[in-house]
Amino acid sequence: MRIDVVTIFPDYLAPLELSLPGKARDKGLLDLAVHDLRRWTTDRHHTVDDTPYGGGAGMVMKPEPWGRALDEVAQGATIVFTTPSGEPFTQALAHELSGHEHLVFACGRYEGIDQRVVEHAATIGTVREISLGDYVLNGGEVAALAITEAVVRLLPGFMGNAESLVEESHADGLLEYPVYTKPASWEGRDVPDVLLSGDHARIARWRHEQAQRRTAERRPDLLPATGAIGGLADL
Ligand code: 6GU
Repeated sequence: MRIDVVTIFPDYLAPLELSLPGKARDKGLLDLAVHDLRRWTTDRHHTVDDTPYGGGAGMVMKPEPWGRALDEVAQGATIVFTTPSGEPFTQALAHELSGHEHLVFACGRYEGIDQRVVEHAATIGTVREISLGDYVLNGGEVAALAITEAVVRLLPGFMGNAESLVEESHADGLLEYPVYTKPASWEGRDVPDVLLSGDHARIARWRHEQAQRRTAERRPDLLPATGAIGGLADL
């Protein structure tokens, strides 16, 4: 997979060189480049923003630098605009994006990017507008980081242990069950007996119940609307 990130704060993306995506690069699964949008400005002050037509607060990112940047790095790519007005990022979307050959992240700052850039991008690639969640960040850089990390760890050959992908939170639509390691007793707190029993069927049943309970308490929106599976009272 190839990933390009275009941003006015390339240093913000430095963590991509580390740990998880770094490991994917070392394994040859990922070819990653971060670009400074100002490289595609032509004026002395490297201007990337201007006041909004129609008035209002804040600044809007100018179309010309974005147009030139995307023409150079995003031909045929899936172009991801990170914006709080995009579709919510989910594990399902991470899986979908992990199957794409070339992702380009266009990180917006200020009040957003001139809408004509999104329309232009749709003529050179496939556009997705994606939000990290229902809260406001100063720019799309953190979203590009988060999406990259979620996508890259799904690339075939990235994970050593395939089971850890199957069992983690959201893989089966439930939050993950609580986990424990040695010692069996710590500061007067014991690991649940069932986990020491060696009875794998009982352990699997307990973990599924715990996952259901957690999801009902913290994320009831993830459970089916009707009582088909049952709520807290059934556990
Ligand atoms: Cl992708 N960008 C910004 N600026 N704020 C956000 C976001 C993105 N997702 C949630 N909040």
